[in-house]
Amino acid sequence: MKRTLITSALPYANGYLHLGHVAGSFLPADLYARFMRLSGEKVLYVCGSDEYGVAISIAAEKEGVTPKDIIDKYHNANSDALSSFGMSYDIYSRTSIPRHVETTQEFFTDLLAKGYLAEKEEAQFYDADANMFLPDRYVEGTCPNCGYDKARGDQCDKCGAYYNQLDLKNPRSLVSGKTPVVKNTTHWYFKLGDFQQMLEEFITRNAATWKDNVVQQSRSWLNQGLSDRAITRDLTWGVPVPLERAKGKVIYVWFDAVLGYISATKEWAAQQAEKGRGKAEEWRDWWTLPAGKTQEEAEMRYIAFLGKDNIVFHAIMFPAMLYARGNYVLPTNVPANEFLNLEGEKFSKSRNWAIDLRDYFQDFPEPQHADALRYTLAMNMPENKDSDFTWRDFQARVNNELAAILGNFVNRSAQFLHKNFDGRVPHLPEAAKKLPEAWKLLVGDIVAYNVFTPDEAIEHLHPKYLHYFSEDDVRVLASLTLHTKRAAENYTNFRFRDAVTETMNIARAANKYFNDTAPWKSIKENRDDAAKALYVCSQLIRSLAIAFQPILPNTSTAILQMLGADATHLTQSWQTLAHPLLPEGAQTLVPTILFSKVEDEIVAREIAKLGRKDDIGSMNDEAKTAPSTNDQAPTNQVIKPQATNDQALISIDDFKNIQLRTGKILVAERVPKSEKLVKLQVDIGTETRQILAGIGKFYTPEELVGKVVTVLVNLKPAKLMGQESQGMLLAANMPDGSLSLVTPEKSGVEAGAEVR
Ligand code: B3M
Ligand code: ZN
Repeated sequence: MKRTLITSALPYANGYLHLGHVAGSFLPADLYARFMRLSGEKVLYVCGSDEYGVAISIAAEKEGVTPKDIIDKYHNANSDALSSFGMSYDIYSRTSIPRHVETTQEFFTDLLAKGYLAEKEEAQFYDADANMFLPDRYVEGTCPNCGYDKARGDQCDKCGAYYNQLDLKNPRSLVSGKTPVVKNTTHWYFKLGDFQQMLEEFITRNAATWKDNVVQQSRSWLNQGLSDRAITRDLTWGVPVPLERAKGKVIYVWFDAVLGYISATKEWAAQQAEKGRGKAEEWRDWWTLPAGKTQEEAEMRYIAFLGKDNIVFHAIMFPAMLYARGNYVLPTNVPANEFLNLEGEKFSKSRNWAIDLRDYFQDFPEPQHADALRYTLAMNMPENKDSDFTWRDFQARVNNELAAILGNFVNRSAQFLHKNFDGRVPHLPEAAKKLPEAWKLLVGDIVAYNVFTPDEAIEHLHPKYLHYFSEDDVRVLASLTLHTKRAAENYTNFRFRDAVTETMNIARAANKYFNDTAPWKSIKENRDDAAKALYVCSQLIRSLAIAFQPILPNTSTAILQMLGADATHLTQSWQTLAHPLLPEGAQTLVPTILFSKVEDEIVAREIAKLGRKDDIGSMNDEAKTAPSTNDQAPTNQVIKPQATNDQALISIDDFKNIQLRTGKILVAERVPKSEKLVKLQVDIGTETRQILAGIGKFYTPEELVGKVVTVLVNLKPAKLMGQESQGMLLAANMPDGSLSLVTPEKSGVEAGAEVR
């Protein structure tokens, strides 16, 4: 029996999920799971919260509560937000359940018995002030690989290197701030080196079907040579090491977290069994191989969705663990996504540069909004490189695509059907009674023609079809067939942006069909023509509802429900989505606005929320984000005392909208053909920005390099003389009309310091 097991990386239950998490590992998995189910595959999709580890203890300390309080709070909040988002997983479990503790301990005990764990006494960083061994997250230092000075205890966020704690240079304890001492402690190590060859073969076997970034990262690990990895920690919050002599030690969170997928499956099977559906033991059907069979023979696939920072754990560690345990499935694919940025910058909770899923649903509570977000994120999915979510793009996707293409087609067809055909699928004229059969054949033939465009399909067309179909008909059915086919290929290959684009292309073709057949004219001249056009449109509405089901589940359900029992009892399968399954005379849908437009004020309101801690409604001041459009020097805007009438006064909250930071000028050059403009590369701490400043008359490029200046960092990017400017420097007017850059008064201010 063919089965596909799907997982999304388990997010730590130490904070609210933001759109970055969603685009990284939830939405792709959900799209895939929904598509596979529609295609008739047997699918199990499990997910849940990662609830152990230092990330949780740190959050608990910060909020002054217990780890249990933290995980309960965030697990519930995240699982609610995800269900509003339309996630279709079979279970959203959590790693604090007893079943998970058992599963983890079983793995530990089994691997120990098989000789894959080594007990070793080794030196570790110890904070003598705080009286504790320092877990990786509690120590910071210089990366032994790239020299980055804020590298974490076991992994460098800059270059991705993964090392043993003691290799970290200039270590500092994040608990006391002191330099830790080195002290001995006993831990259990997973002998990852034993699996070097097996993993090399595993990666090579999969290299052709896995994403390049995943293969490359895995290979670079293997090339470094795998060595023993400590899988226990001196901590209290975690799965206890199941050994008498290991009191006070827990299992390393990454060792237990990946096993969370298995315990989630067990939990799901147990819940099913309680409801009288199947047996608790059925979790094995997804994870363990039937005796004597390979994974391929057993037709068992396992797809692990995740973000790029989790690759090594899923492509190297977990496969080794599963293999060591024996007879478990290994990942068939590990489609890791890159990162999603927000309005051009990295997500950052501390700078409030983030959109939490639950905040989104506070502002956009309706089911159509979940779909709008799914669509926008899918169209911007960071599949092969980092991508960007912007509110302007969200607005454009909703207004120009969901509303103007899909919504418009459905609504105008429904209106026409109601006005002229009693809201029902029109009856076909006598001569066209065999059209539905011909339609099915045509769809099959178009697939068989193996063509790419409707034009090519028409070239191959067997003349028999011209008895039933006009050229417009053939064209739209060819579009439907070809886009559906390509959408499926893209889903299968984890290319979700393309899958969604192809799906929207069906709606585009449908709209064009409505325009080209102009039923509002034919209804007056030849009612049969109008009836056939609307017969086709009715079928297309159903096809669209199914094709969009993975992406827009709420919209899809709404349409199918409106189509009534006649439509919902029909098999909703990908294979028949292009067929005309609505019977003549069947009820269609009430005219309806599927997507309401997103107005400019909404976009402004949402953008204004970023980078500030409160929730002020509207942004009344366009100026702070208005782009400069000409060679007028942006730096000429000078802070002057304002007339003190009420209107000119701003509140402290308004000022919080203005993000100022220090920046260090790294490179300066004149902009050709401009007297005033200089082009600068300015380090603003988190990134380097290109800024065009109108100070060319007052500073030479040489003088500028190395200066620490004040930068307005949340200014909308603008083009000046054809070049992008991403921010603005502040300068004061001099009595002689020249400008003086605003620089910190004391030396020693670093790039990226907040100015307030
Ligand atoms: N919780 C890391 C993260 O949230 C981790 C993933 C676990 S997947 C088993 O990025
Ligand atoms: Zn590094």
